[in-house]
Amino acid sequence: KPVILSGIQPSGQLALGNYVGALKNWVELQHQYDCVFLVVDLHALTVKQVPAELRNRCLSFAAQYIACGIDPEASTIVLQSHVPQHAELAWVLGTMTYMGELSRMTQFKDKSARHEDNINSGLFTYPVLMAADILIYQANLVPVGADQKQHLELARDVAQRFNQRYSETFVTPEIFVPKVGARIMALQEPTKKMSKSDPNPENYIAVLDTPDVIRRKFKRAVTDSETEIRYDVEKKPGVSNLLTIHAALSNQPVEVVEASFAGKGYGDLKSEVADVVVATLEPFQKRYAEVMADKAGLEQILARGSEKARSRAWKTLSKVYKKIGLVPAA
Ligand code: AQP
Repeated sequence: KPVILSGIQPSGQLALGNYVGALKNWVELQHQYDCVFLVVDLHALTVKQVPAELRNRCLSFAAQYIACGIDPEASTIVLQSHVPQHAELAWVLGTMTYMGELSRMTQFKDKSARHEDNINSGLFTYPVLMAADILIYQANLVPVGADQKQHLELARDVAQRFNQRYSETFVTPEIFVPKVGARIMALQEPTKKMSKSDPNPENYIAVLDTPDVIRRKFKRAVTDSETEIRYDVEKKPGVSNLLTIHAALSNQPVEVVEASFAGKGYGDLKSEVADVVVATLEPFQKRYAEVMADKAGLEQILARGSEKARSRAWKTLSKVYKKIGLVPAA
């Protein structure tokens, strides 16, 4: 089976944008591919974390993957830090990634503007670790939201550079971006993307938000001063975002959802979108409670995942070390 690799940082609260852009597609693709899904805890260190919270969040995110539909029997679920080869390969790839390439990354520019007091070198080399995550499993496909496209292109470039310099070693991964919902926008500021660590929780819907909170957040979502429900990202970003969320979760084309609101008002749109979101998330929340109630079971899933992942990762890393001229450890 071809290989899928993807991951999410355990920062903030897993949000609807992450579900629609990434997780939902992992669930849909998981049985056609050999999948490795990471909780990228090392990546999360690029912004300040409270240790005890980070520890809980790592387990919580893994549990949310399962709650949202990842089958731990079929897919490998791994905490990134449990597989040391990610960081080791990142070092090697970092020696073949140029400062100029990393300086062009828009996520670095955005994040360093938001965290002016902590522009650390890990934030700068973040895409190199991401490239290592992907290349170490020889992934064919990487299902992510649109914001990760630039990082994925870099991973492809680095893979090809290595292959050209040392001979064919890495698979060049393809990106998979969903047709609907590749970029869910913030509810209060619909011209910027929804982010799970947005300081304003009104901007995102957390996968674990209660139905009441979800309905309230949609009720307060920013729209515009017109009354017509029309999909027009430029002129009506708020309304278009609500239509997109509905379409992504009800698995319909945006035009069909748009047509279903002909003659209706913004109040109807907001309450119907809230209904669709609640109907999607409520079963996840029930399942989440069950998964979290069995901590030992969850830890076992992660132990199994990392054991499997480590041997796969070592296979690639030892090949890399050999090709670049390092002496194999006796
Ligand atoms: N708004 C979004 N719409 C669609 N997809 C999205 N993703 C993130 N936001 C949206 C996708 O979710 C995955 C999460 O990746 P990440 O945690 O590594 O980092 P991120 O892209 O920086 O996500 P956030 O939510 O903005 O996190 P914070 O606020 O912690 O930095 C990726 O596949 C991403 O494309």
